[in-house]
Amino acid sequence: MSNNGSIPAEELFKNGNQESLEALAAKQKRKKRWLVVQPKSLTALRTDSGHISIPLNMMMVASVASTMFDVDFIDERIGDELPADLSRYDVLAITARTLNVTKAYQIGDKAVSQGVKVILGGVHPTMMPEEAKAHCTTVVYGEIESIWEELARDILNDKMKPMYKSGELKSMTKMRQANFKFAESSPNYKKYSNLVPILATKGCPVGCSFCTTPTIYGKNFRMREVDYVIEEIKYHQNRLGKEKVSFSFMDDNICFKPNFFNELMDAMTGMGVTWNANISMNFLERPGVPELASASGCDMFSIGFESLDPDTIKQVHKGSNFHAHYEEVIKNVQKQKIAIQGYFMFGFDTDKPASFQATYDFIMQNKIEFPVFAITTPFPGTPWYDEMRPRLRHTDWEKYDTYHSVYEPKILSSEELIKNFIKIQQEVYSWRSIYKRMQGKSLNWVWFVNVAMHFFSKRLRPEMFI
Ligand code: B12
Ligand code: SF4
Repeated sequence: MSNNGSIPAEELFKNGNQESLEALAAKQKRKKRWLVVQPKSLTALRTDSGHISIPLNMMMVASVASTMFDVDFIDERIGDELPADLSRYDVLAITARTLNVTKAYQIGDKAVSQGVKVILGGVHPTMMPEEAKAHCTTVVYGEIESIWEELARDILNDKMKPMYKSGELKSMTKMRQANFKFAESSPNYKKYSNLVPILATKGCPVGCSFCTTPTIYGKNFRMREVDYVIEEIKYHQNRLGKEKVSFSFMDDNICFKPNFFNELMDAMTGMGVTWNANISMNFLERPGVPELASASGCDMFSIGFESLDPDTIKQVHKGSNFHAHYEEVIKNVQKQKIAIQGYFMFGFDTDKPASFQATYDFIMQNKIEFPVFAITTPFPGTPWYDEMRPRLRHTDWEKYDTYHSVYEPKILSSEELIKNFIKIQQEVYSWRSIYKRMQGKSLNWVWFVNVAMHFFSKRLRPEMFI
């Protein structure tokens, strides 16, 4: 495989249509020009500040598109500026999650008015295609890889359809890596976090009602070939000129095929890298998993505890969390010097003021290294959204960022929710609590995150969450 990160078209899209696509491309008078855009959310609180992760979604879109077209890349979150005149591009490809879709629509409207073809993709347009259609020429449902041949052919023929949705998901086994030259080309590249995004699997069969993954990808779980993941790790080691690269797996939940997980861990052992990934609590109960992960360089697992109330866990269909085993599992992970990024959500109908104290106690007793808090947010397209719909205060999408209270919970008032939501963050990240949780642990980036979170939490005020 080439180590320059490019994705050879013949590798990515090997099937009967390949020749005609290339022949079509060869007939073009000039290569069409794409601008791929990652918009900045209008209400960035924590989500788009600090060290921003390199957007693998747009890197994949740019890499796939560059097999046929000339591609420029702009990430507004790091300060890249959109040109006022977009008419020199044939296609503007914009990604949007719910929190930045309002900005994505503004950019889409502007480009359409300048005669540019606009493609909107990503989680939000996938969930709300009818809404998105008003701000673009074309909506893409789900991942670009699965609809690429049809979309590319239609662009080459100047016959784009309003919507592309693949009947089936493309196999991931031979999925190549994204070309990071697109991120590197930005003058603001240094604003990206040092953690390199990488992908080994896609999908998650758990099926939590607040998550978009089951709606978009069903209960599918797809994997790349381990060799491809390893080649990608080497590509980044070459690109960055060092062995000790830190990776962040973008996988929804990396652990669903134990044999694959074991094979990947074995192959990564000895490469000198560090990594973190989302993982399920019940998988960590398997003997040997933390040991294997640690040997291959894992320094953090991100775990969705969500709520410590078993009734809430049942209500949101999170079948992967068994409260009774938490302490033992956490101890086993920490024994291997793997930190835990614990996700906790507040604002469920079952939450009471006492839920905050119970969560604080749990975090302190178990010395959770990197607690992250979110206000429950019903994202459109999820079963949770349908349930909450009659109670939503508004659909100002930029406030659907897990830091705004968008509906009134049953027991807590919004004021109580926000007051306690701020309080728990300030308490967990007070110097005293940081010291208690982090004492004796390796002085790595997780320590520095705690310091950053201390200053972040001190700035929180109730009016920021409304
Ligand atoms: C890893 C991850 C993160 C990482 C990295 C985020 C990043 N910079 O990309 C971290 C931990 C930092 C993070 C943070 C957040 N995340 Co997050 N995250 C994910 C996760 C698990 C995977 C994303 C990923 O990179 N996948 C791999 C890439 C290659 O796939 P992809 O993103 O799906 O992109 C493909 C397609 O969507 C499509 N596509 C995308 N854009 C476009 C554009 C065009 C034009 C086309 C044609 C196609 C196309 O093609 C792409 C390539 O295959 C997703 C779940 C999911 N499966 O989407 C949640 C998810 C995106 N996160 C979510 C949330 C809520 C957040 C936070 C708000 C959480 C918080 N409170 O901090 C922040 C917001 C950050 C931000 N500014 O967007 C929600 C968003 C819901 C929504 N409706 O918007 C998701 C969907 C999870 C969920 N609850 O359902 N996240
Ligand atoms: S376990 Fe995580 S990725 Fe899987 S459905 Fe639940 S929230 Fe989504």
